[in-house]
Amino acid sequence: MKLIQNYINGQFVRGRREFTDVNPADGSVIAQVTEADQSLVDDAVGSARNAFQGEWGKLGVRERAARLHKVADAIKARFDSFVRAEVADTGKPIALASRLDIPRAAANFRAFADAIKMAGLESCQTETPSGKTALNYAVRKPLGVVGIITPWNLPLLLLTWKVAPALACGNTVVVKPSEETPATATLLGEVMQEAGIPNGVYNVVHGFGPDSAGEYLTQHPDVNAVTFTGESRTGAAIMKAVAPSVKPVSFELGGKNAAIAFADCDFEETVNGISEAVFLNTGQVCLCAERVYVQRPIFDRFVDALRRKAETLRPGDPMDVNTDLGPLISAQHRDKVISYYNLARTEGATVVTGGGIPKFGSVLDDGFYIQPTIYTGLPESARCIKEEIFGPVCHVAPFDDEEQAVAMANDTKYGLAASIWTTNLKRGHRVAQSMNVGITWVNCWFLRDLRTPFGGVGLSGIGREGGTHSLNFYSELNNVCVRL
Ligand code: NAD
Ligand code: 6OD
Repeated sequence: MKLIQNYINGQFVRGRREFTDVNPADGSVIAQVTEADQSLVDDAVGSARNAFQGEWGKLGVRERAARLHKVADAIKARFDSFVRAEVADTGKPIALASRLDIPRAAANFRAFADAIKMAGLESCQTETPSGKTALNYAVRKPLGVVGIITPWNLPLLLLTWKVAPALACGNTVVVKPSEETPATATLLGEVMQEAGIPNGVYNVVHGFGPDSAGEYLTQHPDVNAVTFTGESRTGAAIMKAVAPSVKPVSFELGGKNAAIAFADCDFEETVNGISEAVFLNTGQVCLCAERVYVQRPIFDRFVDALRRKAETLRPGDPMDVNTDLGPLISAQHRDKVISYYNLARTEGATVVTGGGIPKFGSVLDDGFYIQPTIYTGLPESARCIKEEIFGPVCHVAPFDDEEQAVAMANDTKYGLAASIWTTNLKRGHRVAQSMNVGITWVNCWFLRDLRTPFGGVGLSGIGREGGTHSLNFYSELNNVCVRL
């Protein structure tokens, strides 16, 4: 049986306890994972501190950026191994891992290597009322050791989205990937060695959250900042854990995102776009639309078209290039999603399609598959409309005018993303700007430019990452004022 180990100071290190890594497509055990206890987390943080004070901390920006490009090259060179490991851990279709997850991991390193090279200094020329003059400029300094905690839905993409800017800014990191998906973070350790990243700059500790590696890392007094992607409730627990040592945090949390389709939309483009926004990665993307609002004149036609689209999506073996839908991540997560499918019925929903578990007549029946599901007819106060489900499911509701659509979309404690579908340019801008979220797409969804601010409001997070926003989080500014 394969053993996935912690990666500390350039060495693969065994812990005292182990847990299993399960393939969600058929429930088989892929590997044993060795858990980091408090003393291994101490070792990882200590090795990151030494590396920060050693060669890495002294490297100039040009050399750091060059090595991050080498990391991207090394990911590309091992593309197939990364894809296979990600597919086995998550059950996501190989076509998706090959076009999204692994290319984005390499792109993250290139984008932040280039961003740090291009970053200028903030400066201003000062004149005081009494006639003194000065030059102010702010120099960028790394924070030190950054703790990075990530979820299972886009494991390598989301991990490297934080590792790349943290290293670009000159920090060292200890990462705690999700217990469900430990493989690619570990493989990245090998890549770091090949790319000439010094030992201790990138460390991986495996385990769970409470009373395990996650909590040990966030509470650690020698960790200078914590960046986290995951559930809003976990974010709240981490906030408590970091409070005594007043660490800066960046939180990318859950969502209950709305898609709004106006009657003047390009109908086919909108059905295809919203279908992707609901069902990509079996609905396990924080940006997925679980609430769809459609203007009344096209409501019935839209619901029927979305149903037909959902019914053409092929669930199946994630290694088959024709598979559209993989399983959910775990039996436990499927139980949660099924409990919402049942709740929707008790709350009065009409099931347009789905609502159950598909049957394959093969080993896939031991996997954690679920049908793509569409509901209508729920009141906006229903729990299924208010709570994040994180599965291949949406509720479609009609609206009459722009004002009502905006009010319905904004009636949530979350505020991550929205998509607006219309051919009226002015309306597109107007509605997009009135969304109470961090990211709004018009006539598209999950179209990314890594320089743009990314994050959420309310329960969806604290802070923004992306481009200079990431550079600002992963560095401290020291303003120098020189009297002229
Ligand atoms: P999760 O919060 O359960 O776990 C995320 C990570 O936190 C895991 O590594 C886990 O081990 C760790 N963890 C759990 N409890 C902890 C604790 N007390 N202290 C320290 N670490 C702890 O989330 P998940 O189920 O892995 O991921 C799904 C969630 O993530 C969804 O809510 C989704 O919306 C959200 N998400 C948000 C974004 C975003 O960019 N906003 C991106 C992806 C996923
Ligand atoms: O594209 C990104 O940078 C990003 N952080 C995506 C998050 C997706 C959530 O599941």
